[in-house]
Order: sequence, then structure tokens, then C-alpha cells
Amino acid sequence: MRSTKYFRRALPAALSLAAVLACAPAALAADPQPGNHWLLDETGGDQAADSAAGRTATLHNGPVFGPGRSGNALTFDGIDDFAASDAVDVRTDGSFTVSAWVNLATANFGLSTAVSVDGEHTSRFRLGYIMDDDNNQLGAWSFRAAESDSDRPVVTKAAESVLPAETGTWVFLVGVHDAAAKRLWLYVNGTRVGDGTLNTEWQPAGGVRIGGALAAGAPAEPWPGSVDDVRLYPGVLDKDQISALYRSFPQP
Ligand SMILES: [Ca+2]
Ligand SMILES: [Ca+2]
Repeated sequence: MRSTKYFRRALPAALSLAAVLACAPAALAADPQPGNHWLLDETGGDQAADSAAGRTATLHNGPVFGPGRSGNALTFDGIDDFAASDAVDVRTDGSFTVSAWVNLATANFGLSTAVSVDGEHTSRFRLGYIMDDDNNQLGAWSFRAAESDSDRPVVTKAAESVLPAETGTWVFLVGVHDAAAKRLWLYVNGTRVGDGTLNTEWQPAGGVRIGGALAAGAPAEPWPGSVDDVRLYPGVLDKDQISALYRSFPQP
């Protein structure tokens, strides 16, 4: 009798274990892992480690580590500072997601790029800020992609916020490219704010560039301010995943 009782009592426990195991794949899918991740938590030196894949970025022309949004961050002079790796592990000729905390110290006219990936002539994408004479006279957060690796590429569609950008405060920017849908999306502080259509895919040969972009084969669009916690993800992070990612950073 005792052994029967034992098995009767054990059965619900076994079922609940099975239920936990059945839930495990969903939990993993909701927690995507970046292919590259620069925490920018160093306290000095001229290198920034990639905690996901070891693609160390080298600092150029004097960016400095200091207090950031999550641990330390890199601050750029907006003149010639940037950090760059030789390569990245996330392909960008298909779906991808890029995220970064940015703090814009000065709202300059034109493009200011916080994160990009180098082609030979231009950046594959640009995540940052724009002020222009057309639709962004007050300034806007910006995610755009070049349709080809050329000196004067067509940037046919860009995803840009219509809200005036804030300066001197930390903002969480996420750019998503859904290749199947041919869409670019921009998220600001976890909320989708803009979208555009990207028709042409190409794979850049270079690495990440933090604090600027590449235009006509030369460094361009220097970021005046700080950048923290840069991530590249393979594939599309959906709005729930991006909201969760945003909320995963404790309030300062
Ligand atoms: Ca400098
Ligand atoms: Ca950091």
C-alpha cells in the first residue's frame, strides 16, 4: 500500500516536470542571443571587447570610456573619434537587428551615426540621428540602409522618427530589417516609431563602426556624444522581444 501511495503522489510531480520541459523551448525563443555584443564597460585602453563573439573593436582618434547607461560607455568627440572591429558575425544581407543606447550631446545638422557596419564604400546601415531641410528640420532618430555599396548609394527608404529628438539623455535605439517583408523598422525606447521599404540586399565586407559611418570610402558622420551596449542580432526581433530587451536594462 505504501508504494502505491508513493507512486500516486509522485505522478503529479512528474507531470509538472514535463510541463516545465515543454515550456523550455518557448522561453529560449523569447530570449534571443546577440551574435555580437560590445558592452563598452572597459575603464580605459584602446580596445572594446565583444562578449558574444570576440570581435574586439579598436578605438581610433581618442574616444574615452566613462559612466554610461549600463556600466561604462564610450564618449566620442564628434570630430574624428570612432571604434571599429575587423568583422562582425551577423550577416546583414538578410534579416537582422541592431540595438544601442545613445546619448546625443549636440544636435548637428546632417547625419550623426552611432552604429554602422562598413562596406567598402559606404555603411550597410546607419543607426543614429538626422537633421535636414526636408522632413527632419527639428531632428529625428534615424535608421537607414544603403541599397548598394557605392560612393553615392541610393537610400531609397529610411525609417525615421517624427518626434523631435532629445539631446543629453540616454535613448534606446533599435533598427530591424525584415528581409522577407522588405521592411526597415526603427524603435525608440522600446516603441516602434517608423518604417521604410528596403529592396536590395548586399553583404558588407567590413566590421562594426561605433561613433560614425563610412561614406564615399571615408569616415563620416561622427557621433557627438556617447554610445553604450551595442548589439547585433541575426534575424528579426519582434516588438515584444524589443520591449523586453528595453526593459531588461534597469532604470538608472
Ligand atoms: Ca579625436
Ligand atoms: Ca556599458
